[in-house]
Amino acid sequence: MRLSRSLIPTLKETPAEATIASHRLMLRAGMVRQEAAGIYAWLPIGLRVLSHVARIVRAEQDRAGAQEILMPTIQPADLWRESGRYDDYGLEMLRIRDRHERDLLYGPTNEEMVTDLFRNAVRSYRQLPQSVYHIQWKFRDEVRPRFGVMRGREFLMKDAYSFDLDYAGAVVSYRRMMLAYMRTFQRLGLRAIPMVADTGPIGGDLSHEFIVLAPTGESEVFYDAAFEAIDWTGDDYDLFSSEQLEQFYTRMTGIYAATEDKHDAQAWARVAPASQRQGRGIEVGHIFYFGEKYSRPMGLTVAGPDGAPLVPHMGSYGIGVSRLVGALIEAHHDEAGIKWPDSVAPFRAAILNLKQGDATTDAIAERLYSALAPDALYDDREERAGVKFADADLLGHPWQIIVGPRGAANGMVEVKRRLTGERVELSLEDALTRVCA
Ligand code: 5CA
Repeated sequence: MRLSRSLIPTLKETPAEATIASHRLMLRAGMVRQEAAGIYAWLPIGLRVLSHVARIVRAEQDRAGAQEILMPTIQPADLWRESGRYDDYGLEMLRIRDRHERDLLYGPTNEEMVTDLFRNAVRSYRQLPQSVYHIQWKFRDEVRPRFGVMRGREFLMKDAYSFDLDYAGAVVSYRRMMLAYMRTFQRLGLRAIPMVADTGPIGGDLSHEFIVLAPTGESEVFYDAAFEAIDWTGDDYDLFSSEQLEQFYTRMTGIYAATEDKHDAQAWARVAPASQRQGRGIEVGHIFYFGEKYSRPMGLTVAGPDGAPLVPHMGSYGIGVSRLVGALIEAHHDEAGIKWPDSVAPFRAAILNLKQGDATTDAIAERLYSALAPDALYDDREERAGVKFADADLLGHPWQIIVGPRGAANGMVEVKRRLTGERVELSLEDALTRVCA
């Protein structure tokens, strides 16, 4: 992308309404613009990150055997009357009436709709277990939308749903999803810690939240530092072996971690003082086992081996995809701006032409751009070097390739790694090799 013709409205001033780093930086980097309280338009830089987050979430869901579907944002109220949640959900639900006076709603989650899908499509125990997921916009009319995309009213969620024949099967599905989550967050460049959680309006009796540590987080958390040492992408737990999933789960739940409301002083005292960690965190995911809570009232059954009907046991598994963009910035920034992990960066590199209009720098910058596009942002604006440096640091590309007139005369450019601030002078070819490695 050429910066001179891009919709990247960066801001020099900090917008007054933004109180936390990620909100401030997302507005300053021109990633999003607020359209109404808690409702955002995603501009090119923001959308690229959002898509990269979704791509990693999707890859790990697919690997765990969940099937991708896409359910609508608008749902009939009648489905929610069947589960009893239409009245219970309260003011957080955005209720809509169509021209035929039929009650609709903008979905805050999809348990009812997915139960209805399975009720109409699955007949026999031989078709289970199965799980499905989608990545779709949700609406919750939060009392206090704040912190930008972290607590929005409209937000993007990955929600998955599992259907098993019995409790034992549902537990395996739950553990598999938990392992998929640990890998997902690590691939995103985040350390997330699972904590036993309340189930809230989703219901059920087994639930974990996944918390990313950040000083601005809404929950106070206590955990054992042992969590920080585990490499979930390098492990070889088999997602489809119930024995290995059990080992994984035992290991995971054997390490102390709790949010404030679940904190257990006695168990905490057993954690070695040097390993005790306390901080604030952001909830980026939440998983639930809730058994027959929806399948039974909504009449989802399958014929069992002896022909008698069985009521499937369900679980649901959410990841806040748009919230993760904010959480990533909370975890990776400095005073100058964002420091994207490679896996989610909007562009791998920015090319900064320090003398736009100069035949030599233009030629080198164009050559770099054609070698790196579409994964590079070419700053071809007629701006001062200082402005280009500041914007590149703000936008947080992992690499900057700086093309100045002096180096260019000798075929040299400077390569800067945003993460470390380290700069080296390299030939064009070496610069490309370094950035693409
Ligand atoms: N049906 C279940 C799981 S599919 C569910 O809705 N779970 S949830 O309520 O915990 O939401 C899942 C995730 O969505 C949360 O962990 C959080 O990361 C994200 N989320 C929830 N509310 C918001 C919000 N207002 N703004 C941004 N993200 C949110």
